[in-house]
Amino acid sequence: TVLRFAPVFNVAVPFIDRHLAEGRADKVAIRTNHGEAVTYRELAEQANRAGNALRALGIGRGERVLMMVKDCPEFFYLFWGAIKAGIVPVPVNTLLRAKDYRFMIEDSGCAAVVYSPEFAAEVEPALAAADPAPAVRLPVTGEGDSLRARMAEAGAELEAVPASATDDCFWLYSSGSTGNPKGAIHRHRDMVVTSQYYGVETLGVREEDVCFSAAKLFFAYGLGNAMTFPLWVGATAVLYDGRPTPQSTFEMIQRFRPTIYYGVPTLYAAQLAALDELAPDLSSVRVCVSAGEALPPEIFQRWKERTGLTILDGIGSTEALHIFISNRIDDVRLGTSGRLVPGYEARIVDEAGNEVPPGESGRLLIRGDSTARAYWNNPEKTAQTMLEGGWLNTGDTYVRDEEGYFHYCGRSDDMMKVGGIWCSPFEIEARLIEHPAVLEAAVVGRPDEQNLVKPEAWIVLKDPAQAGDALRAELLEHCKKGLAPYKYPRWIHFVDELPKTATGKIQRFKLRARPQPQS
Ligand code: 3UK
Repeated sequence: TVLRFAPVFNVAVPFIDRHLAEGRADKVAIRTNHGEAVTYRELAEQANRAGNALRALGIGRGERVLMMVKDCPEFFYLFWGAIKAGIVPVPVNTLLRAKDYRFMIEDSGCAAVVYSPEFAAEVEPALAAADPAPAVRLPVTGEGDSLRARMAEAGAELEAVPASATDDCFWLYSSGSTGNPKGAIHRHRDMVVTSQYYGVETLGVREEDVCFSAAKLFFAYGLGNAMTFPLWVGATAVLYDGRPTPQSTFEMIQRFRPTIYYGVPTLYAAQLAALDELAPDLSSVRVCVSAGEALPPEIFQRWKERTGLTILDGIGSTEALHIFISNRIDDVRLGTSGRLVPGYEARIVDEAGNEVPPGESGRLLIRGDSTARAYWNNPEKTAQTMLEGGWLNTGDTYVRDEEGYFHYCGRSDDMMKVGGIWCSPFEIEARLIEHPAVLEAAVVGRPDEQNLVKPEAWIVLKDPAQAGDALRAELLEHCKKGLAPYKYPRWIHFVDELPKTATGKIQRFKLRARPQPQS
């Protein structure tokens, strides 16, 4: 299909309002683990109320609303209500800490922060410290002022603000190699492009589907999986607002009987281990999807043996919005990311930017109509990533074989993916160095027994005599306290010195290549 957009186009109309005109008003759009069932009619009305509430708070066209919101119906209301009112929603990772939120508040210059009360302990100190800070700060629910209270007072009708397919629509923060996240600016057309080309034409999402994603809505991956794909075809999304564990995801699958299940490799590995004890009924699922990091072939095979289900691995990114190279139900090539999704082109280039022949590795560039226009407030990173002619530099090294399958070779820089989420070595090192016993630290990604990457720390102590399990435990605690929960190092090695270049830059590739010491 070639997608065409009307000159006046607000993307909230095809994703939300269209379903009322097409007779789906009474169909359930969202189910939750609290037993809520939201119809398409209620979804449209609540989105209107949310948009009106933001307007009544004085938030103007093009202004940003930062969302630290768990997976719940209000996420949909706020996101779509903002877009319909011409306001730019910015969903952010809800696992972050106050210092991360402070950066995003200041960087985005947002006009409002809306947060699930569960995250108040990290969001409120960030608001108190931020400069500039937004005037509007609202918990989603609560005793006093809240988004829900404002929505109850707002009107239920809202005319979509006239926009165009290439106008700015929403942002997603993506982590960078310096550790500072970058706001990727997405346009109105982008969610249509991913939903149609990957959702419908590659994965085969259809109206009868029930979609459940263990990956949360604040990731571009989860946002597509459990919000835009089901809404594009008039299907049903299932939301879980807790921590995804093997137990909780199996429970959700048994209770809500989804037809499509989306996970990340780390979780599939944990679920496989849990299958030794549990025997969940997964019979509703027709296909599983994996993204975020490469899916080890062993996990694919063991999952197939234990459940009979196929996991489709595909690579996507925040900047591309969703998956652009993927395996398909009738076309799986194990150990590869699959082939191009329709609507996307790829080039694999060498250092000089020249295309390399099939079978040779190089940096993957992709082009398609869902890629972010730019990073907010960051012309340098924009120039490095959003290249001339509409090409997006993925930062990944790939080989394309003669048949068009793409083989993943690793990141072109030192960033690592842990449980599908970006993890900057610099940030973990910085936290380690805050500890009084630590002189220097270097963090690299190391595959564990499941072949999934986890942070590994190499540490030079001020006093080498302090090395030992007691200090190791203390450093772990120190990291868990100051970092998002998935970022603590799984191994800590004490060494006399770190490998460095003449200019003093740590050579992480040398550490990655080192065998692991015994302790
Ligand atoms: C890596 C993969 C190998 C790769 C994402 C699906 O992960 C997503 O977005 P992020 O911005 O990270 C992008 C980077 O992650 N990666 C993702 N998937 C794979 N590497 N095999 C894979 N299957 O380095 C890429 O550049 O967090 C995934 C949909 C939307 C997304 N945003």
